[in-house]
Amino acid sequence: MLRTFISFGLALAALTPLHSAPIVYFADKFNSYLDGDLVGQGRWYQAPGLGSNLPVQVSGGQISLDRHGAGQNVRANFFGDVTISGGVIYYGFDFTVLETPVNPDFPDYFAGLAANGGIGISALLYIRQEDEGQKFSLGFSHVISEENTFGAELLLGVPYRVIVRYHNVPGDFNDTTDVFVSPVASPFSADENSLVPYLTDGYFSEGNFPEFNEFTGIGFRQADPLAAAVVTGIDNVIVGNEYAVVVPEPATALVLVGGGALLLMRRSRK
Ligand SMILES: [Ca+2]
Ligand SMILES: [Ca+2]
Repeated sequence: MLRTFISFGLALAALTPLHSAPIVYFADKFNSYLDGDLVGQGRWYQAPGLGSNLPVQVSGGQISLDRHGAGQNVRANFFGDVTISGGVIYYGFDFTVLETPVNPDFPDYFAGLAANGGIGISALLYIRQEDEGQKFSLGFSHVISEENTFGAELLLGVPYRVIVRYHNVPGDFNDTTDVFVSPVASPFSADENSLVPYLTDGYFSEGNFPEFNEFTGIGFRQADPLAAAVVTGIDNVIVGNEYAVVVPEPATALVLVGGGALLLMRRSRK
């Protein structure tokens, strides 16, 4: 079904520049990949920056970021190598943090949108140590040099899904972003308007580097032992132009079965 959806989205992207229909810019479940190095499989390549003596690994149809060695920045360009400028971009993926960055004063980013053909990285998600390494929080910045905004504490070892809603506004120093987080066991509502952001960030800091205005893919970063978190279970990566596109299949089921699924959600939260 996803494959059909992607083809449908690509066909629309080719036929019309208007964001009048759902478009999947990128999606990857890693399920057909061999265990081992991610780079070289699917659309993934190594970006400039960190080296690769401990490459990002695929295992069991998911990817992991491990800080116990020099890191690696990986990127995947959007389907059709399209460039997205203006409008709203959503990206989402599942992830589980096993270990926080070792220094509470040095959070580090681990995911973002690739810009400028994969040379730049923007719309960055950070992981920060909380509660002396027993918990973590997610942070966001529009570019690396912008100050981070962090949300509430989250739990180690719990699979979460994060959805980033990035308003890519023409001009500099004006993009805004909402980040949503929910345990995978408690799927997102199909109603975008009912969501409460985990954090909201606006980029208005004049005098800094402006945000990138053209996005070409998605990226993950496995940094060095002093900075990075250990993240596993990265899966169901989706980038698109609408919220419904980045909500994984369980929430699609929500649309279909309505009230029954809401009951299930309530039960799973107990
Ligand atoms: Ca998978
Ligand atoms: Ca802008």
